[in-house]
Amino acid sequence: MKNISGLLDRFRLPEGPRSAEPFGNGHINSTFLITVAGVKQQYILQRINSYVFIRPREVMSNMLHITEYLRARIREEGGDPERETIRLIPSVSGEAWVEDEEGEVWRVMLRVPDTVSPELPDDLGVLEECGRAFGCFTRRLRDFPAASLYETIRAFHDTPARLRQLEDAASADACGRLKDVAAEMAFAREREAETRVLVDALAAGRLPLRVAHNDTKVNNVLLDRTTGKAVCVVDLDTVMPGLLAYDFGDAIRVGACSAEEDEPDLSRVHLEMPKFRAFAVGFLRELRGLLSGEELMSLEAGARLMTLENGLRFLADHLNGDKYYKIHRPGQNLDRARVQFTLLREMEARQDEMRETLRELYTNE
Ligand code: GN1
Ligand code: MG
Repeated sequence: MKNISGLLDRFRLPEGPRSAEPFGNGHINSTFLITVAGVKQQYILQRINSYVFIRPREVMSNMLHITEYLRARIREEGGDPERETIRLIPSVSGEAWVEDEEGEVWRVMLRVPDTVSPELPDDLGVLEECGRAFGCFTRRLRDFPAASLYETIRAFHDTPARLRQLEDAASADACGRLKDVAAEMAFAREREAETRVLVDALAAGRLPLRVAHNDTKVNNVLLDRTTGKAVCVVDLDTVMPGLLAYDFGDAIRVGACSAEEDEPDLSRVHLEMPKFRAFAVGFLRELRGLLSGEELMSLEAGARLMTLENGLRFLADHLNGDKYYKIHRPGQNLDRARVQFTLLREMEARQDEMRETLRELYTNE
């Protein structure tokens, strides 16, 4: 393994023997929990995946600007800026990151004490808190100049482009896997027109460009270990200009699904409307008065499109030979894609119900 201790020496950390253990379930970056003997505060060390983030300096620049802005808003609201957003630990030379001898970028953050991150919550109160956390994130950033942020991954939630990338992967068929995924390819192609719904609405000026988190899996929320209340939103690597529908949709894709993202038994994969509702309650409460009718209804499209898009991406990565997402067993990306497509079918059948719920909550709350 990498010389972690040498890396840690390059950050302004307390003196003392340090230990590192792998941490979290992210598919992209490598993450370690750092403990310093005799020090209560723990730290998170992370290597930014350079295959995914080809300009890591842009990632860090966005992160610095966003967290600084958030700290000011949190202070105004009487919150605790050290707990409610991420604090980067500078390097010895005062930078926000260090580069190792292979050119890989590493950063260190404070671990927010006494928090847990939910993986697949069944508790509706937890989902409501996750909704509140992401809604609050959008609300606090509503006046931030979204267009000043770097697009750390170009066309990240451009669903038509994601379908084209899948077609490219299918044409190349680098691993000879295409023959086994005919049904999945057909499923994806049948939805070509649908992929354009959000990008078209944005281009036509019908939806506002906002600061979007863009990766709102519920495990990117930290909850207070004792009270269960949402404390902080983490994983700011994909914070970019985007749509509210991306954030709502991606959270629903994970939070309102009955099964793990890679569940091999598809009979266990369902859309759970009580979970959809609970997340929406928390989310919309934070955004009261800020949404047009069109933006509110776009959240339902977001749920479907983010589910479709992740399916397209997992399937493309399966065809490309699992280069983007970490896998822990063969076929895992295909299972991930199939879960998305199964969930999407249920969402399509329950479109009206989702829209009705959103309408009801936004008017009644
Ligand atoms: C990746 O890093 P992680 O696991 O939070 C991915 C998301 C996907 C998600 C699927 C930068 O997120 O876009 O929705 O996996 N992040 C990036 O689980 O591609
Ligand atoms: Mg992420």
